Amino acid sequence: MAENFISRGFVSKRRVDDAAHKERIPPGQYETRDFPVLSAGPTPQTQLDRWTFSINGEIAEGLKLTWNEFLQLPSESITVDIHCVTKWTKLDTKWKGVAVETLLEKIDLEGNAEIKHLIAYAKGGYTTNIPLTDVLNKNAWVVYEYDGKPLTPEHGGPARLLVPHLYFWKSAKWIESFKLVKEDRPGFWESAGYHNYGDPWKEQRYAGD
Ligand SMILES: Nc1nc2c(c(=O)[nH]1)N[C@H]1C(S)=C(S)[C@@H](COP(=O)(O)O)O[C@H]1N2
Ligand SMILES: [Mo]
Repeated sequence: MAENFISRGFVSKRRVDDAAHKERIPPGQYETRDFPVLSAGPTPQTQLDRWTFSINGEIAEGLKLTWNEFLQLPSESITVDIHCVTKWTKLDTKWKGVAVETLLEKIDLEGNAEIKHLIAYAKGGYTTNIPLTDVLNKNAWVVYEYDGKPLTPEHGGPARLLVPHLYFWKSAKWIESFKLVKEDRPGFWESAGYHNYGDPWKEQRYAGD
């Protein structure tokens, strides 16, 4: 009797875990344990003493940080699931970086209430657009470590954007600047027929989805 009870409890707990795991894979995605590299162009190499990150756009005063200034900002360690539009999902990826919110605190956003969009600019010309409200509540980071090590160039090092709640093309590698603008403007993939917003849970892969 007791034995039966215990083994039944064990089986049902396992089933719950499997279901919880499956629930983390958005529709049309499959789980991978690799970390695929997807880049539309060559991988740029950047010397840290020449690296800068800027915030500019339709704002009175922007900012420009050196690598050392960037590293002095409060950082966070985060574990998140990432979803590429080519259908792979990778669970529990571990990063360290600065919340976009922390970076934007340095800008007078209240004095610029009409700013509604952030356009991420990467070295090499890649761009992607994100609504400002999507990056304000600890939903996005500029990360410089992956799995406890400096971010490698093929994955966007020295630093990349990480916006895990949207398809991974929004997470611009080799980030150089944010442009804050009033009117939305599609970035690299958004201009090429991909969805303007890209919510993996709504399967917003292409324009019109
Ligand atoms: N600068 C830049 N960022 C980019 C891309 C790119 O081509 N250039 N590709 C995007 C796409 S489509 C994906 S899926 C992810 C891939 O990141 P990974 O190569 O680290 O897996 O980066 C995104 N960020
Ligand atoms: Mo992608």
